[in-house]
Amino acid sequence: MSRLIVVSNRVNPPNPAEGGEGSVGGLAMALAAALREYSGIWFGWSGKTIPEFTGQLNMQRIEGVTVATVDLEETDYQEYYNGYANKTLWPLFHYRVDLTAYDRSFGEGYERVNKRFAETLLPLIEPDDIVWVHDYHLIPLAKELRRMGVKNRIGFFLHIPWPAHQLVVTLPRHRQLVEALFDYDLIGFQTEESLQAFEGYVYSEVHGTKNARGELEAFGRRAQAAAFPIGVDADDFASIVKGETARKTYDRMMAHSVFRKMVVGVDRLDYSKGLEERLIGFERFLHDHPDMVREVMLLQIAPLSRDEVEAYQDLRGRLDGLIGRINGAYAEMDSTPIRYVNRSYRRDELAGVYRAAKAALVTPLRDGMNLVAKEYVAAQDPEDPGVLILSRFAGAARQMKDALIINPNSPEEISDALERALSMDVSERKRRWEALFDNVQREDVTAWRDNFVTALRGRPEAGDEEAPAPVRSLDVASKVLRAKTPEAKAMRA
Ligand code: ADQ
Repeated sequence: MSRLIVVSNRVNPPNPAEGGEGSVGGLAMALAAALREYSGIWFGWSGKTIPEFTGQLNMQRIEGVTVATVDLEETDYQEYYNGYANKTLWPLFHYRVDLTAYDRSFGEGYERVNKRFAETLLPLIEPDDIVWVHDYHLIPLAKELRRMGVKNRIGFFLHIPWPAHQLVVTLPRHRQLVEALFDYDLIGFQTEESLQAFEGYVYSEVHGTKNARGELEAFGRRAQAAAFPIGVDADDFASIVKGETARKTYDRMMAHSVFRKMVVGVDRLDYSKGLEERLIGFERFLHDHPDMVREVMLLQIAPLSRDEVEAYQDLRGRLDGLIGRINGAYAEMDSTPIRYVNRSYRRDELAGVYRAAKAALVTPLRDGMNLVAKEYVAAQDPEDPGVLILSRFAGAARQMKDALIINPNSPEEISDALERALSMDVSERKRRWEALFDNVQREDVTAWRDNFVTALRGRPEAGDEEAPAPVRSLDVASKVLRAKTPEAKAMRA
C-alpha cells in the first residue's frame, strides 16, 4: 500500500494532554482524526520563525503519526502567512473584498514559501507515495513539485469556499493561481456550490472544457475536480461526551444555568463567522421577548485567532463594545445575558458544553463547511437533544437541512429561530436531531478521507490496463463516493 503524505500549513498532531487534539481550528481537527489510522507523514510549518531559512527538517513520531516540520523566516511569516494567506486569499474567498489586501510582496512571499516547502518536502517523497495538500496557503505547491520532477499523484483540498467568478478576477494574477491548481490530479471542494463556482471560472475565464471522463481541461492540462464535504469524528465525539471530563463540564454548565436555558456559540474569533450578526440577532431576541430575558443566556466561546492582523483586532474591539452594550441593557443583579470567553478548551470539555446547551447558534456569513455545527449534533443526548440554528451560508447547511436554517444578516430571523428552538417540543427536537446525527455519522471524517484518497488513487493513466476503474461521471462520483452506502463501499473497495 502506498504511503499518504499530508501537507498543510500548520501541523498539529493530536495531543492526549489536551483532550486528544492540538490547537484550535477545523483543519487541524480534521487532519488529526484523518491521520490517526493512516501510515504516512504529515508535513508543514513548525509555527516557529528563525532569522534565516535553513530548510532543516524536524522529524518526530507523535501518537502514531510521523510529523515533519520546517521553520520559516520572519519575512516568510509576514508575507506568506499574515500577508497573502490571511490578508488576501482568506478575506477574498469569504467574499470580503473590502478587507482584501492586494500587495505584490505578499504574492512573492507566497510563491517563495511554496517553493521552500517543495524543496524541503522533496527528499521525503518515495515513488509510490500519494501526496495530499491542504488549503489555500499551498495552492502552488504541486506546481513547484512538478518543476522538480515529481510524478506522484498529488491531490488538493480547499477547506474554505471557492468564490464566485466576479470575485476571483479581482485578484491580480488570478489566472496563475488557477493554473497552478491544474498541476494537481484531483482538486477537492467542500460543496457542489464551490465546485460549480470553480468550474464557472474555468469555462468562462480560460475557456476550459470538461472531457468525456468528467475531467476539467485547461492550460493544456487536465484535472479531476469534485466535492468532498468534510465531516467530524462523530462516533468519537459521541463517546467522549460520556467520559468524565465531559460529564463534569456538563454538570458545571448546568449548575451555572439553573432556571435558564443556555444557547452556545463556539468559533474562532473571525469576521467570517458572523459573530456581530449573531449578537445583534440575540439582542433582537431579548428585545422581542422581554419575558425570556431572565430565562436565556448566550455562552459565546471565541478563542483569539490571527490577532496580528488588523481586521481581527478591529473585530475584537467591536465585539467587546457590542457585548458590553447588550449586557448593560439587559443584565439584572443576578443574571447576565451574554457570557463571553476568549480561550480555547479541550475537546472533551467542549463536548460537555455542547451537550448542556439547548440550542447552538452557528451563523457564519461564509464558511467552507463549519465543523462546530456537526460537533454540536454529535454531542447531543438522543433523548433530549438541543436544536441547531445554522446559517444558510455555511457549507454544512447543504447536508444539515433539519437544522433551523437562517440568514445571519437578518436579526429577525435569528430572533425567530431562537424563539422556535427554545420552545420546540421534544418529539420535534428528536426527529430533527435523528436526521442530523444520521448524516453527521454517515458522512464523517473517515468517509471524507477515504473518499478523497480513493478518488486520488483511482484514476488510471492512459493505457494502464492494471489500474482500477475510472471514477465515473464526477458529479455522480462525488455524490456516491462520499456516502457510506454499499455502492460507495464497492467503489472504494
Ligand atoms: P475553521 O474556520 O477553523 O475551519 P470550523 O470548521 O468551525 O472552522 O472548525 C473549528 C474547530 O475549532 C472545531 O473543531 C472547534 O471545535 C474548534 N474550536 C473552536 N473554538 C474552540 C475553543 N474555544 N476551544 C477548542 N476548540 C475550539 C476551516 C474552515 C471551515 C471548515 C474547516 C474544516 O474555515 O469552513 O469546516 O476548516 O475543513
